[in-house]
Amino acid sequence: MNTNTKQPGTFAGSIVRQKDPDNLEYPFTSLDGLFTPNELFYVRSHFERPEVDPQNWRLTVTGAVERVLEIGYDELRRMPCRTEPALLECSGNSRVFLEPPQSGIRWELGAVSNAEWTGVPLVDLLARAGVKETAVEVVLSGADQGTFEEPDPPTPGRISYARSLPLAKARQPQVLLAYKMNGQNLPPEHGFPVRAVVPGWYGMASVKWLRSIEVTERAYHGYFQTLMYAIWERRGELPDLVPVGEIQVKAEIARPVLHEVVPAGASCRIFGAAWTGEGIVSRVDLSTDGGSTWSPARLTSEPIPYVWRLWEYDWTPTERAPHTLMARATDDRGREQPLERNKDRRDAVISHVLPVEVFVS
Ligand SMILES: Nc1nc2c(c(=O)[nH]1)N[C@H]1C(S)=C(S)[C@@H](COP(=O)(O)O)O[C@H]1N2
Ligand SMILES: [Mo]
Repeated sequence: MNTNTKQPGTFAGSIVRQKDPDNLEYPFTSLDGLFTPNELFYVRSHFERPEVDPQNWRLTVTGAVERVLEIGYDELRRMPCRTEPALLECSGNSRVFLEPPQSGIRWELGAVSNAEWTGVPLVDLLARAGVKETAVEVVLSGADQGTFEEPDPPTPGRISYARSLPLAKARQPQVLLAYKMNGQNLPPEHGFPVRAVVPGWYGMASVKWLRSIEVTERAYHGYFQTLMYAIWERRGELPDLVPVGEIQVKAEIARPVLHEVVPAGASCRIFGAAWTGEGIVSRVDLSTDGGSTWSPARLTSEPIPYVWRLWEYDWTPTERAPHTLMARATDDRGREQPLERNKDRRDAVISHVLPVEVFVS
């Protein structure tokens, strides 16, 4: 049989923000369940994707440890594993909405996705190596390398993608060295053969194509946590530039979309998802009048740590006019999604309420 006669399917595909390296956005308007299919899960890559042969792959654990460790792919997969659902959100998600415009990839709503990950808890590997009492951080490095000229100053020559975690976060049992995503082997663009998954932290912490783990006795100040993915934090008088970490509470509207025309006098289902870092989304409020009045939306999925909650709201507009929709999430630690952008966050951690202007006709 000639397979060339096969008809194309109805697969909508990702939104290409950059072709090379892969920077692909999940079409958030297609949200219709808790888990994002692997083919639609957003991709954020800084350098050319490395080809890693699992048979030659070795992960090393070095630094402030009792014994240096080296482990291969088959051996890692024989260790006790866990399966954890977790959402990843790029800390640049929604950057296109910032005023004035910021440099960096111009993500709309879809640099966020949710999957189920299977792998070995990082803490188990750390325990095998024996972390010294003097240790403070764990630096995870990927096999991908490259240079940047921008932002100024450029990289010190070729560097690897690397990020650190404080030891306390690294020891949470949900932090995985994952080799499966939604039950399949990790796809190449998501870090095959093994990646870190750090639930509750912005995506930059979940290092793909993981190659080495270094336990350090002082804080790491690498490129991806100082010149990128760092925000101002104010404790008292002196603003401090700190690495981006925990995901902030946020709701996004999947439908209707910006500038959609909604019929008057008919019921319109407004729906989306909401998420937070260490906690659970406990409510989502909806405004259809630009924030003057708010009503609670219905939460339509269970509270699961590190996973988004789906929500919906029935709206029957009557007035034929422009309307501004807003969704605002609150978590069980009492953290409310901010209405305004905080400029201290520079070009990252974009978690304020995002208005969606629609027209009722
Ligand atoms: N090795 C490596 N890991 C990486 C990156 C990268 O460029 N190289 N990008 C990071 C960023 S910024 C994000 S948001 C997530 C995205 O993961 P995904 O592409 O599987 O969605 O991977 C992180 N891990
Ligand atoms: Mo990211």
